[in-house]
Amino acid sequence: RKLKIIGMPMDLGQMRRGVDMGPSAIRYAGVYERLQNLFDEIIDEGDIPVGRPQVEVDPESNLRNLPLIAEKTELLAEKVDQAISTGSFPLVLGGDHSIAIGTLAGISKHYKNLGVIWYDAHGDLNTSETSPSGNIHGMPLAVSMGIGHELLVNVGNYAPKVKPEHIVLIGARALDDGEKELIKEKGIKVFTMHEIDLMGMAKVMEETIEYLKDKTDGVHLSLDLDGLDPNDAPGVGTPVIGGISYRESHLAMELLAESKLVTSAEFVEVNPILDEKNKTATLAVALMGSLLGEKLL
Ligand code: DIR
Ligand code: MN
Ligand code: MN
Ligand code: MN
Repeated sequence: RKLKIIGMPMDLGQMRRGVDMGPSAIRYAGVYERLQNLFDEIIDEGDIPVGRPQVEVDPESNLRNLPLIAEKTELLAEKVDQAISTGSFPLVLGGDHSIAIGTLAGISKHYKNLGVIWYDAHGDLNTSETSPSGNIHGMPLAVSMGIGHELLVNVGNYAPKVKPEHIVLIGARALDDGEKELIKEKGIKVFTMHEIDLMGMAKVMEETIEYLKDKTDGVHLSLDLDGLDPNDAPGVGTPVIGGISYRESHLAMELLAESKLVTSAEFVEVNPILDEKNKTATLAVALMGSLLGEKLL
């Protein structure tokens, strides 16, 4: 088993700077050391060169940093594609959640029916029409379904990357009106906090795995740290009270590890500027351990 770590230091998909330092914070929290014994080989590919481009709003669509995000996610897509082509499990470190546009563009060409687990307080299902913010980090899941600005939808030169019936949202508790409509229209499977409270995380994951296992040939985990409760993950740009706990999240990762379904992962929205002593990056690394097969005994 081989792992490739790919850093995507991009903060252009939202307004709060600092999330570009997420990959550094996660490396500082010891990602390499933590995963070392779980793989035959780990290669840290370093960071995709994003630079410090000037922030700009597209006058036509009102999208913040539209061409830049399309350009930079294209670079990420190529790196992720290469990782899979060389037989490695790609682990992408964000960066705000707009990076998922590139991650999925790199992954999905390798799978006919890619499943996606979106672990997040939000739906990330906005378009330029429904977005209340113009922030592209609120759009990557819609984009990956082929819904949104063409510059984003066509990253990787193909679309769509994922079918609505292959998506599961876990942890949702802040959805915009347009996102709710899209969920209903497309029949997307969602486990909101209500279902997590009611059924417990074990049952939620059991149903998630059952829902995806026969109809998909690979599963990508896109984990936004704001899916967790802000008490456990304070270092995020858009915290939402009442989230998934530390324990529930470890259990979710362990059950995914046991299922052997997950073929790629990304951990996003770690913002060390807003964090408390790198707590959120440290949590991200611990969850990666559970996801990738760490066991106590
Ligand atoms: C909000 C926030 N729905 C938006 N989205 C976030 O701006 O579209 N996603 N924070 O993770
Ligand atoms: Mn390829
Ligand atoms: Mn998100
Ligand atoms: Mn979120």
